[in-house]
Amino acid sequence: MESKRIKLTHSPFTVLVEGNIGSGKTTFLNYFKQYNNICTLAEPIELWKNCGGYNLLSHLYEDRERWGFTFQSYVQLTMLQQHTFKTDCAIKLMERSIYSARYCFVEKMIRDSVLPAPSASVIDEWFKWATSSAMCDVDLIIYLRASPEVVYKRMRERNRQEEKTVQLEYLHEMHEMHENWLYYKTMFTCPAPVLVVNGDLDKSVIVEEYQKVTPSIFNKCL
Ligand code: DCP
Repeated sequence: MESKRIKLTHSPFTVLVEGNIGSGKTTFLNYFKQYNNICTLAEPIELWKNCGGYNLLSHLYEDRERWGFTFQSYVQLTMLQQHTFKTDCAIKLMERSIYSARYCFVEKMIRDSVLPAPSASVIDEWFKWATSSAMCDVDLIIYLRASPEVVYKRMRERNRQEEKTVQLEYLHEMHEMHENWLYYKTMFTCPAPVLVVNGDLDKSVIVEEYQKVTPSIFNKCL
């Protein structure tokens, strides 16, 4: 018999903010910082850029085959730290998750034969262990759905040193991974209901779009 997982009453209403590279996740999180009952957890990219003094993100894009496993192992650890981060706030808003790491990025590496099967299997064992208990439970996913051309332009403009070699084609492929997982739902399972936000909109007008999902973020936890 399948056992029902009981949500701990003191655990926060957990919302994941997902979307392609450059889709506006950080901007979304920053908007919600104005509410004092929301704990916002930005993606630990600074840790990925400095793990014991090593820039793993930079290594990744220099040589995906050599560093893919190293990078994704560390991402998985840092995401687990975010999922288990304790807060007294009623709502926890997380940028990305252990789920998008596995279902989008690791999956892409497997499909591209960047990650050998034994390495993928180690990541999977950790993933299964972490997600089989309540520690990675999620209540809602916000999907910032943006077109690859738009996110490519933003990525170029922000000019992150490590991402200099990232091509439009890769963003198209990563878009498909997110679409299949969160929009068409043909790939893997969604750990929570998904709300779609138009991530193509410019910063100047996107607040209206954020306001459409604000009640869902607040109402469901009250
Ligand atoms: N990345 C990766 N594997 C992961 C998570 C991220 O390879 N499991 C890479 C992709 C990007 C960088 O890390 O090069 C950061 O990507 P994100 O999409 O997570 O963050 P952004 O800063 O692009 O988000 P946004 O612009 O939406 O705020």
